[in-house]
Amino acid sequence: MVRGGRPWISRVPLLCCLLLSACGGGGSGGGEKIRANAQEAGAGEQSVCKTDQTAQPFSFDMSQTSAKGTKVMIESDPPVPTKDDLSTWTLKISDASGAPVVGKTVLVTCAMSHAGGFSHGCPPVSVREVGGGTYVAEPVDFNMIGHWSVDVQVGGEVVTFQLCIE
Ligand SMILES: [Cu+2]
Repeated sequence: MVRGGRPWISRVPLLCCLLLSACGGGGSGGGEKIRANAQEAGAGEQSVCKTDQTAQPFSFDMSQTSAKGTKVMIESDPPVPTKDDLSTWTLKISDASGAPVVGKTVLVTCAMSHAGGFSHGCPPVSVREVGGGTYVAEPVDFNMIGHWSVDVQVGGEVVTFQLCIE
């Protein structure tokens, strides 16, 4: 299980540092505030994406394929984006025969749905073609934690990814 594990592990040292500094930092109200923030961050980590059964975990070369066979592979930097990361996605796009898709207009859009029918997108993503079926999309900015539906439009086709951001 890649999902969830890596961000948690990477944050443990930070959490420990915050708690240590809270304890040893002179004992004023500031320390208590830092400790409370650290606990909040930890609680969010445990709940948001672990309960999201429909999201595809981030992984190297994660991909989806449209009904007509257009395949989009994503290499994300950072590999597991979190809220407000301005990630760079390298998209490798091929057609049903496996040939690289060149010269297409590629658009990346994302949407989050909330209870009550409200939905919203993320900031605009610019996409440039670098050749050989490779396109670079940036910045990919998920500005809320939770479930995102990401459409990669390739010419007239749409390849959709269901993702969860913490
Ligand atoms: Cu939202």
